[in-house]
Amino acid sequence: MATAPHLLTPLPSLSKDVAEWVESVRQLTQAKAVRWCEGSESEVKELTAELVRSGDLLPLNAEHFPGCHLARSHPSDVARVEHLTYICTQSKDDAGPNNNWMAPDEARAKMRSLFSGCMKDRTLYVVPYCMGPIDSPYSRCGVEITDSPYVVLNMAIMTRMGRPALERIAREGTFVKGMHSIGELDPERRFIMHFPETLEIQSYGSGYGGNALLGKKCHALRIASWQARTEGWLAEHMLIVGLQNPQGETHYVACAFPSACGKTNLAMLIPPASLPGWKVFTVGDDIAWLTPGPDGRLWAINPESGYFGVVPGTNPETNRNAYEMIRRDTLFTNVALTEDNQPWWEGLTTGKPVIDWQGRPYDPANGPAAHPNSRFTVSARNNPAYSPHAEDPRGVPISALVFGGRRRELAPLVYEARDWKHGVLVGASVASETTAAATGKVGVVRRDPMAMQPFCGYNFADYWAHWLNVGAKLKNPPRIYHVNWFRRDADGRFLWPGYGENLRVLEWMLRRCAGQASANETAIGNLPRPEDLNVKGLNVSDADLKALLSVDPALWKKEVADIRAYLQGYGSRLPAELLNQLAIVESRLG
Ligand code: OXD
Ligand code: MN
Repeated sequence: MATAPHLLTPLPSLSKDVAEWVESVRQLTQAKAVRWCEGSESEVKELTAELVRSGDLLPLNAEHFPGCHLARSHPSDVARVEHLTYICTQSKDDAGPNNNWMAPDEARAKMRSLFSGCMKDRTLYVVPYCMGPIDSPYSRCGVEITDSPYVVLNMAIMTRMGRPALERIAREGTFVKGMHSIGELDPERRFIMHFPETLEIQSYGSGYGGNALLGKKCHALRIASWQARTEGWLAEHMLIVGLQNPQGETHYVACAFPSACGKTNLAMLIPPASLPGWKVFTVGDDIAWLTPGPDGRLWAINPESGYFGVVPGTNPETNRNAYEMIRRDTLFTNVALTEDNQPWWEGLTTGKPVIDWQGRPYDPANGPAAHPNSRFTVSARNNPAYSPHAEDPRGVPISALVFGGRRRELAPLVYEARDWKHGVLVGASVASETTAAATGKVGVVRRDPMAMQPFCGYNFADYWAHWLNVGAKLKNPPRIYHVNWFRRDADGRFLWPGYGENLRVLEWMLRRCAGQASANETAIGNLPRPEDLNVKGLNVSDADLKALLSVDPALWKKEVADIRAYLQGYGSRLPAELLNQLAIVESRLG
């Protein structure tokens, strides 16, 4: 084996378990060199320079975007591949109807043959990482082996990566083992396998974030959701945001929305001028690990340390914090370029694209200039609204949980579950239109319980039972809500302006939590009446507000029947409580 100078670093000696496993993967992949990643700034600089030299990264306009680079992926590798993502448990029922399943032995054999010799001409990078603040008891560690330096650079932003993580692994003696190779980037030889029983991930054939940054969806959601059930906590596809009211009190809310439905925007919301005195702090924009605390409340940490966000649509009006945050030290993937080498995407009102995301001269006939799922990767520390408590090892206490989807009709702007059990039904029945974050048709309504359809590492029936159990342990459970920012009229016009104005809805929730706001009790839950929302300075007609805050019993009866059919698909493992809750809604609908 050719020796890389980095082999001489003392890192391998920190953990014998990791070193032995790395050696076994080196033998399997026949990697040309092995490089242990320290996570230092100089290492990131050096790798970046290597990728610039090889042409895999393009430096962007240094005057307007200092420290920013553009990566272009293979055109067939631009999103998560749910149809190629598997949960490999001994029993198929443990994976459940919500997951693709493969027997572990079969999956291992398949992956072994793919990984065999796949790094002959490549360096094998060892990336020890910690998900969550390095000193938090709620954090968990892993090691990703990858042959993609682009993945290493992303992991350095998205996780606490390097020496401190390896030291923690050495102390704890346990870690998630993640193997990744971009392989040949051949969609026919692409699989994302999870072995939750042995805390292993094997991903081959894709360099796209959701498939390749193993700390993110694979570890922090699929494997962690399994660990969380065993250990009594929850790993969720939720943003965490702190809302400081004009009286100076801060409350934290965690919200689960499907991919590309505005989690990053809500996590960085800018209060409208007509709601003076409010401040918003981001704790996380994609994943929350929630643990019942000794005080009977639910406490949350964000396992990530950066954002891997959707770029199109980001502008000073929709998300000024994000717009400013990505103007320095940001890794862009699949955006377009302007004449003077600035990144460009749909939704920007300034500049013009001349080169599209595939590096071709821009021609509208080829579709959008930036890929609809083009991304930024950026450190959370760049975020002007980053919460001072985001690094708190205890996490933050959660006052409200919010579920939501992208639905043209049916779901009102907001409603409140009557209690935790009803809230679990509300979460389990979330449906949303599909987006460009995953390959497949966009705009099709599908069930996406708790926004976890692509991410729950086990049978949803057991997951809902776990949610019910966690709630039963909480003396002070958060209230549970459902929101829909995406209601439209018959002509397709959005009824609600969204973005900063969403604070009005969150404000109502917080007043409800404090027992200070009233609501209209309906069959599906408690809705604000127009007068319960703060509408000062809001540009929405009375008729639209009425439509946003109404429940159509005929449509909801149909919805209840759909939800029942969906839940019954989980057979005898389905907790009876969910059908009880559904029966209550149905009887109230009359
Ligand atoms: C993401 C996703 O990238 O949900 O966060 O797809
Ligand atoms: Mn996500």
